[in-house]
Amino acid sequence: MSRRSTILPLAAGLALTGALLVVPLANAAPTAVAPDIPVANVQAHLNQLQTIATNNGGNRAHGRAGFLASINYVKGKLDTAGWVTSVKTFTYNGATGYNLIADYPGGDPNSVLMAGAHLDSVTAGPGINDNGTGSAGLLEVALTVSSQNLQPTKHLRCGWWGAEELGLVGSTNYVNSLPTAEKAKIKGYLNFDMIGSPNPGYFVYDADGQPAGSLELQRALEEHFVTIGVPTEETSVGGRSDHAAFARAGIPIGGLFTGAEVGKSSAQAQKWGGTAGTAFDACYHRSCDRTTNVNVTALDRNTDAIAVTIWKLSGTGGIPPGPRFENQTDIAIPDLATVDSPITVSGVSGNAPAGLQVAVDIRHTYRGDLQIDLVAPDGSLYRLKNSSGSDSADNVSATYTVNASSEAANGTWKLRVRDVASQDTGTINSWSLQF
Ligand code: DPN
Ligand code: ZN
Ligand code: CA
Repeated sequence: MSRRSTILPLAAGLALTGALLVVPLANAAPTAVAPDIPVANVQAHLNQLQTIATNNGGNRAHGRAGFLASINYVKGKLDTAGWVTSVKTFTYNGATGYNLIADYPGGDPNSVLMAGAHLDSVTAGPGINDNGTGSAGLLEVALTVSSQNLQPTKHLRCGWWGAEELGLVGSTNYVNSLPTAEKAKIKGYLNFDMIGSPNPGYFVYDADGQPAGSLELQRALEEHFVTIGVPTEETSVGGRSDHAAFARAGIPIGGLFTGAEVGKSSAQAQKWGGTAGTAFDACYHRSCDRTTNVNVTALDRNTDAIAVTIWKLSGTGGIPPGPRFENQTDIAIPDLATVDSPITVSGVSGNAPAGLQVAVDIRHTYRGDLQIDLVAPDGSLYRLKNSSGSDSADNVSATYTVNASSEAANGTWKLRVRDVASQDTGTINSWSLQF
C-alpha cells in the first residue's frame, strides 16, 4: 500500500467546463456481466491466512487458535462490506468448531443460491492451497458482489466451514441443523476446495450421480473456462468435500478443483502445462502448503469462474441484448494528469441503453486519486467515480451502470481518468461498453 499524498485544489486542471453535462454518481450495478476479479486481492487474503497460521503454531486446524482467527478475519471483511454474518458453533473431538454463514441482503428468500469453502487446515501446516484458496477466492467474489451492489434475483448465502479435514464435520452439522423447509429453499450449492494447486488441473465436479439440477451448475462453472479457452475435465469428487451433505439432502451441487495428491498424466500436462508424473499438489496436507504452494494463474482463473457462476446462477447473468466494445490498449496515467481512452462505436441503431454497462479495469497504486468519467460522443460527462483522500486501496475494477438513453450510441466514447493527487500513478488496463 502506498503512502498518502496531499490532494491538490480541485480547481487545478478543471478544463471540463462549458456545455458539459455532469450527471451525479451513476449507481453502481446491478451488473449483468461478472467483473474480472483481481487475483492480487485474493492473494492478499492468502497472505493474511498465512500470517494467522504462522502466529498460531503453524496451522489453522479445528480446535486450534488459528482456525478461530481465520473465521474472524473472513467475518470482519464481510461485515464491513454489508453482508449479514453469523458464527455457528458445534462440538467435535471435545473442541468447539465454527461455521461462518454470510447472507447478502435481498433476493428471493425462498430461492437461495449457496456457495461454500472449508476454512480449516490440517494440523500439519497452514493449509494455503487446501483450502485458503477456495476460502479466499469465495471471499473476494462475495466482497465484489457487495461492492458492485449486485441485485440478484436469488438470495445469496456463503458458508466457510469448520472441521472439513476431520470428516466434513462443519458442513454436515450445518445442513443437518436446517429444518426441512429451509433445506428446500436452497436451490443449489457450489463448493470450492483447492483452486490454486501448484501443478494445476482444471476440474469441474461431474453432475453425474448428483441430485437433479446439478448439470446446470456444472455448465455454469464451465462457462468461464470455455470463454478463456482452457479445457476442463469432469471429476467425480464423491464425498471428499463439503458438497456431500448438501447432495445427501437432495440439493443440486457443483464445484471446482485443481487437484490434490494424484499425479498429473502426460496428456493432462500437454493440455494444461505443468509437470507430468508429479502430484497436482505435492504439498497436500503437509507443512509446505504455504503461500508459495499456489499457482497464481489457476487461482485467478478459478476465482473469475466463481464470479461468472454466481452472477449467472443468482439470476443476474443474462447477457444484455446489445453488442459489447472494448479498448484493451494500456494507457499510462501519469501523476496529476487527465487521460482519455477512446472506444469508437458503430453499427448500433438509435440511442444507448438506460443500463449501459461500463466495465473499468485500472491498475493504480492509490485508487482514491482517481476521478473517472464516461464521455459520450457529444461530450456529455457521466461521473463514474469520485476521487477520495481516504480510499487507500489500489486498483479500480468495477462495472458501472449509466443511464445513457439520451445519447446516440454511435460515435467515439471516452473513458476520462483524472489523477488528482501527487505521488501515485497507474494505467488504464482495459475498459468496455456493453450496450
Ligand atoms: N477435501 C479435500 C481436502 O480437504 O483434503 C481434498 C479434495 C477436494 C479432494 C476436492 C477431492 C475433491
Ligand atoms: Zn480441502
Ligand atoms: Ca497520483
